[in-house]
Amino acid sequence: MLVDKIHLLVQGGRGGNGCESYFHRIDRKIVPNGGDGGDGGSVIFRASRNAPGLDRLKLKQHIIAPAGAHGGANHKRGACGDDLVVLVPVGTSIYNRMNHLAIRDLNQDQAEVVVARGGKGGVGNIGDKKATAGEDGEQIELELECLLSADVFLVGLPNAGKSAFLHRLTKAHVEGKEYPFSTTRPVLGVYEYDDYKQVNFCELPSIFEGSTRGRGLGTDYLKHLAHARVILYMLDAVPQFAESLPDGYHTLRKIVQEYNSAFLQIPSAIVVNKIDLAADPGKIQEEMEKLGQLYFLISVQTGEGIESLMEFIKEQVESDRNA
Ligand SMILES: Nc1nc2c(ncn2[C@@H]2O[C@H](COP(=O)(O)OP(=O)(O)OP(=O)(O)O)[C@@H](O)[C@H]2O)c(=O)[nH]1
Ligand SMILES: [Mg+2]
Repeated sequence: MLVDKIHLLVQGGRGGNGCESYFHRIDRKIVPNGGDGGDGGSVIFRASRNAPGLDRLKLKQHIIAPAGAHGGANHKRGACGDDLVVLVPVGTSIYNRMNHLAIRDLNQDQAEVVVARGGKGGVGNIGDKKATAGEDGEQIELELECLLSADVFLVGLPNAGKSAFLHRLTKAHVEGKEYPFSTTRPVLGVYEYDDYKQVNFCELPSIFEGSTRGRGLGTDYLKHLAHARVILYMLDAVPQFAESLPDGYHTLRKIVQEYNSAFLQIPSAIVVNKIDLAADPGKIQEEMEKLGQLYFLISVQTGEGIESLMEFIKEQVESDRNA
């Protein structure tokens, strides 16, 4: 399973203390000569194509930049703490967890934002100033969210066979389960063909007619469709979560449309799975024809229809990549 949302506490480094020190001159005059403390480092998030997934950051729940060094005697200024640069995947959105305000969307490679500034270093007692302590760095609780990128997204009714499909085609660690809503987070899988070519798949948690009212797992995961090249609307030949196949398809489309109507522009196809269970496949074909949309009748169990579906996907993905 993969992580697309995490919480972190980040903190800028503390400023070093200003030094209080005195030089005793031969003429017995006492001269203050304490140096300033160095500033603390800031925490910077930078988007990078090479960044590991957010799950790697999840292990470091508290990120603190290095502190500034204290000032020293004889005007010695403390060194500043280095900035701490944290690499995050391109497409990461950063929010303030307390008020849910967006801080920045890092959508470009190398884009960056300072999320917590380091504290200022304290003042040394040179020139009869009073030595002061370094300031604390800023502290903030953040929420990071990352859009998944995959070529093909599986959007479907509960129990339609999305996980079973992914398992059959890719090395994804998912298996079909007899009960609905068994997939509770997006799952990625890679399909390999012709030695070196790949298509990346992503199964999104199931949606159904109740999802827009917050039932089941909700519709939040549909945000990931922003990067889709192809959407497969997945239904089962003997629908459990819709009155009929056309009804199931209309429900899925409607939910996607309500979430973001721009997603309807993404190339798509209907996939009717479990055709091995259909009492009358001819009737299903008739029903689907009437919808006037591209459709495939398949069975993950027997393998029927999968080859032509994959031909469509490969063609679509390759032409989109070359566009
Ligand atoms: N007979 C038959 N059963 C299938 C086929 N494909 C999947 N199944 C079964 O249908 C059930 C549901 O499959 P899943 O792959 O978990 O369905 P899902 O769409 O991922 O469902 P969620 O749990 O909502 O994510 C499992 O028991 C599968 O073994 C098929 O082609 N034929
Ligand atoms: Mg599933």
